[in-house]
Amino acid sequence: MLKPQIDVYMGCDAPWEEAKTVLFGAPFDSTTSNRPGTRFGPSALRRESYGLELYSPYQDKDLSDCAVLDSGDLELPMGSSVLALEEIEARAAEILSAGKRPFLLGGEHLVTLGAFRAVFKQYPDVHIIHFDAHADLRQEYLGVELSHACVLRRCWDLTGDGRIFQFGIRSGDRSEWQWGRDHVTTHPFDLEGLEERVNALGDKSVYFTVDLDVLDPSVFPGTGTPEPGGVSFEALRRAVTLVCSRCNVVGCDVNELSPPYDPSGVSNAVAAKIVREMLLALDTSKNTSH
Ligand SMILES: [Mn+2]
Repeated sequence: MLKPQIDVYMGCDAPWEEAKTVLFGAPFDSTTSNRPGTRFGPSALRRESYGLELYSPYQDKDLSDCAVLDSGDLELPMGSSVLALEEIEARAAEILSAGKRPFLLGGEHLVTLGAFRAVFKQYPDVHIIHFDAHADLRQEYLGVELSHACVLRRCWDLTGDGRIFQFGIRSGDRSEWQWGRDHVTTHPFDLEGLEERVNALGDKSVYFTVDLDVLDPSVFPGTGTPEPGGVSFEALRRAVTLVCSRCNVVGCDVNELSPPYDPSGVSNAVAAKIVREMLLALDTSKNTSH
């Protein structure tokens, strides 16, 4: 049984038995290709959450009404992606086997693969909605297949064609884009087309992965691979609310916050606020039976 730690994301201290969504952190950045630092993401995001309110005027909801448990960070072996992914998968599987929804805080984007492996075992028909500046569809990066530059390709190894929907993508090499056209659905540059996709997915199981570098670096400089030309905070807030309130999200993650690259701390607040809006939009109310 998982128990809350003291330093939890604000308001996320529901008992294990009652929790419908369980947060956990994967402070891992061993394969980051450009600038490391996302290992500091989960703790910075939690700390900054206390600068926000529990109440969201956007949704007229309050985290104190939600049954969410923050189970803390995993202690991961830097230098071994294989072992780190096993640890992440095990935590996600423990949460899923209790009928709860795992919500992973990265860490670099590779951590998604650990949580997604567990989700895929429980929901083999799952689809993926992926927000990112980068396609992450390479077969390998500098000879490494378990890289944050390849994470959606590793998810595709499990799902096969037609079940990955990418939004905001504006970077990748030519062969990666070509491969993507044949195997996944890519909405380049922004979040256009999301509502139609959400409608089309209906009540199908969805894994939702949010690489925060989908945001423009002027909004979110605290990340390892900044890619100019991204979306606004408001566009991302609306989009995550749409996905989390309308899709059957069986697992999700928020990743690639790298606090050292934004000494103002604003990126931490951006990440913490996106997490709050996602938690509130997911069906986590104490009074519903979902
Ligand atoms: Mn990215």
